[in-house]
Amino acid sequence: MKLSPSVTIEQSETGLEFIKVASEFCDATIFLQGAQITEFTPTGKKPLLWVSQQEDYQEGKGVRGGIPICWPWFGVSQHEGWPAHGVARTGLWRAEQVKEEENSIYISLSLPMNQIDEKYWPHKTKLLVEFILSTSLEVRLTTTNLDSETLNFTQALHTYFPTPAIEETKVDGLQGSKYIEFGEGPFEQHDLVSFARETDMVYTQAQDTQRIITPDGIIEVSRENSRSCVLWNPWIDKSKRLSNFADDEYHVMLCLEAANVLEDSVELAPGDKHTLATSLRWV
Ligand code: TA6
Repeated sequence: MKLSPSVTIEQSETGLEFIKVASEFCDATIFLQGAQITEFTPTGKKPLLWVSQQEDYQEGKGVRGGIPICWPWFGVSQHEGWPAHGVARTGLWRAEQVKEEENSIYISLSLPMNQIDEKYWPHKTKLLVEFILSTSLEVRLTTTNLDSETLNFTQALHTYFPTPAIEETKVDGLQGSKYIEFGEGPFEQHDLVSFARETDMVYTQAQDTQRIITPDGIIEVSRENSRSCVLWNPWIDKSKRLSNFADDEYHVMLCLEAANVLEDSVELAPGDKHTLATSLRWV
């Protein structure tokens, strides 16, 4: 079904509905499940997002790649048996607006609160995600507190980036910040980050922009209202334990996530709203 000249709603072979953008400046795919963008490719350039070759696009399961929306908690829940990274990424979001301008396309989706089991989140909240697609991608996740009490949540835009070789990839822009890893730290980050082992760092006080330097080019990542920056590569052993992830795929991906996690959780007073955003582009 056509929503605008460059935007249609389609269905995957596994029955998942997605918004397909095929414009003169970019191609993109956004699944209604999780409002998860899984493809963003500026015209004439390489894809800016990575998805596992082993992804099978099943209902009720986040896609291994693109930008999973982690909300209202990040990581493993302290409640036994609750899903990792919250419940927004498996909920069925509703397309709200599609606006096609000359050089950009605006797409917004909201998560109906009846998509979230009250046992996980018994609060009145509006959750809206906005995608601004041009030759770069901007993603804005806004939480509005419609409740009568202050809300506290953690969150991440869990972006998976491509690289032809993780061993030849570095991240610039985290120097001078501190990170916690595997529950240890904080440690100082003095130099560019390189990868030679499992990496699962949560940075605080990092500057708002990082650059991922890969053999295919430099990806600039900006973060807004993000007090945490998560940097992840599963490396050899964890890759073998991950679902929908080939043993050797750690070679060709990394995650750099705009987030508010651990001590950086968000406190939202009644009636207030908070927007976490990230932007990505080839430099
Ligand atoms: O953001 C890094 C991380 O928390 C890793 O520890 C790893 O668990 C990754 O997220 C993927 O989580 P997922 O639940 O999508 O497999």
